[in-house]
Amino acid sequence: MSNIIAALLAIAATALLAVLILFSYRAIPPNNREGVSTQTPSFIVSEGKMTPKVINVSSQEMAEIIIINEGKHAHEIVLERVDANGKKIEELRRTPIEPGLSQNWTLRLVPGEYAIYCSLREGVHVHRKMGEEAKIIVK
Ligand SMILES: [Cu+2]
Repeated sequence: MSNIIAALLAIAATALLAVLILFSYRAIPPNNREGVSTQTPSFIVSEGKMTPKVINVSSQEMAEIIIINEGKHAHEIVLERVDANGKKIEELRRTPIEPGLSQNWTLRLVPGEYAIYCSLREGVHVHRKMGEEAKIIVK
């Protein structure tokens, strides 16, 4: 008799465990791609230079934009959504990056054009005008 009870308890425990496992899996959506980027456009900035000049990105997935400062000085990098004339619509990000370091921005971009540039200026030397500028085209 006690064997039957032990067997029933074992079956109940197994069933409970199965239910717990099932619910713990359901708590984490299997396709939780919101925080995961599958596209990683990267830009390299240095004094008077940013490369590449244009990168295409899809609006369908998160993008992880990587900016690497390979220069000898700090640069302050700005990401802006711009209109067809390159005029600012909205500033999305702004971060100073020390020499030798990089910055990652993970975000989803709506279709359109974006300017990525350095906002620093030293007297008449406007970093953006000296070439620290690139474009992201989102479709
Ligand atoms: Cu700069």
